[in-house]
Amino acid sequence: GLRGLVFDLDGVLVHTDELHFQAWLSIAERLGIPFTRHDNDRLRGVSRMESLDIVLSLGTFEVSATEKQVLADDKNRVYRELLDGLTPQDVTDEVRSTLATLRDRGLRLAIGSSSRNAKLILDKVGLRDWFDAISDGENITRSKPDPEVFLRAAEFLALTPAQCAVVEDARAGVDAAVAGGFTCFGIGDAATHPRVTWSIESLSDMLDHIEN
Ligand code: B16
Ligand code: MG
Repeated sequence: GLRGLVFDLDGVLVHTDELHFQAWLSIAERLGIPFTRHDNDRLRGVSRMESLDIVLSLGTFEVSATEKQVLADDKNRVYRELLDGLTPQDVTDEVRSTLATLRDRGLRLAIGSSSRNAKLILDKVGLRDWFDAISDGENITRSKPDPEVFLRAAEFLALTPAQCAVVEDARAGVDAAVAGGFTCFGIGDAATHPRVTWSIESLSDMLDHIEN
């Protein structure tokens, strides 16, 4: 049976996806590249550098490796300024009560996020203590759709992928979960992904699929 859950962070537990959008938009505007919320969906779960490549692909010019590093650093600076405004109020009661119920049901909880800012975000919103393990952008070499971040999370929980389910809002994240041998809840942009095990509209809906 199911013993653990691996939660994506951005777009599942906290709406930092909107802050990523604002930060990338500032970079895109500086470069004169059109960038919409729909374009931002392609960056979900994808690493910072790969996200920059996608933003640049919407424009028409080439950028050197040095300039790319500057742009990625600038984006992260803007993003971190926005993160500074996060408080525990940026996590809904539904998220907290869902995590509490899952723990009451005896499940181990982990984070599986591509972000290098994951621990900072968890601290800002007061969620860090809810998790038995954190696997994030600091302990991986390949980002989603590679399963590495989720495989490490399961390992940190001392469970196998077959004993865990992943919760994702990113299409790349669902692909990563499936590649790693996990079952997967899809929410938001990932809810319509054909490979999700359970499609959920709201986070607490996952409780309907987990033994009491
Ligand atoms: P950072 P997740 C991902 O987090 C975001 O969805 C993605 O948009 C971002 O580019 C990536 O983290 C890297 O984030 O620049 O903070 O290292 O959805 O996997 O929790
Ligand atoms: Mg996400």
